[in-house]
Amino acid sequence: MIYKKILNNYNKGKKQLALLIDPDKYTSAGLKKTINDANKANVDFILVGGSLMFHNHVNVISHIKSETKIPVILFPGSLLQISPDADAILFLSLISGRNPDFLIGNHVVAAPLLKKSKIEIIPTGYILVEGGRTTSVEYMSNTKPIPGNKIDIAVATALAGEMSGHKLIYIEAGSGAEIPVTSEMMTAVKKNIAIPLIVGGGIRTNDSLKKACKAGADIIVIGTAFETNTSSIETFSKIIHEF
Ligand code: 1GP
Repeated sequence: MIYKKILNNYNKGKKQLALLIDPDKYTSAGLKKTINDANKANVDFILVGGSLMFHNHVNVISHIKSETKIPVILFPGSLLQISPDADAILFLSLISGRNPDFLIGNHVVAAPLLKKSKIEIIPTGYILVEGGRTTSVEYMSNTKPIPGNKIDIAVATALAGEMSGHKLIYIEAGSGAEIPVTSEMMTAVKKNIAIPLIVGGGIRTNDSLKKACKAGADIIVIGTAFETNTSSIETFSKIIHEF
């Protein structure tokens, strides 16, 4: 059970690294190398998802599964990205937004299919925060991110997410964000919830990674930084696992 593993590490205060693979951003050779480096670096999870689908995500997931024992978790940008080959799905509700499709509509469409599959469902409150420029998720979801300085709104949103029964809170500035979620916001959210906190979006440097660990992120998601430099997988993994 993947959520059990997350909780176990969370209860022990162990930080976890998730590598985000957007199939549209990789060549097949690049993907192979990245998975290989992730295996060597003991990455905890591989998330698969993206805003668009120039490539067939379902094929990519079975390919990833054949190359690694790292649990593969769907982080779907759309219903078309759901694959029964994954180990789990972040069943995301975009709770920072007010678009009913991303709060419940897509969930209703996906639920019967997910029920038939063996995929572990992990209900996740997903909070998008302004990250310096319009990100794909903001544009594609047609939702407004929480302003970066509105810590109280982020805290209230995370609390509402936890109270609604989500098992994880994922707060992020969007893939490729210029500015990651601030330490102040992460710390405030972390202090107010009693479920694991995932943080991502725009974390590219050792310093910003350390900041996120210090501010209370339990799982850190890195996508863009590894697309250009797979050797940082090992460095980032060390920072997280030795924190
Ligand atoms: C996006 O949080 C993830 O949903 C990762 O963001 O690509 O900026 O690392 P980056």
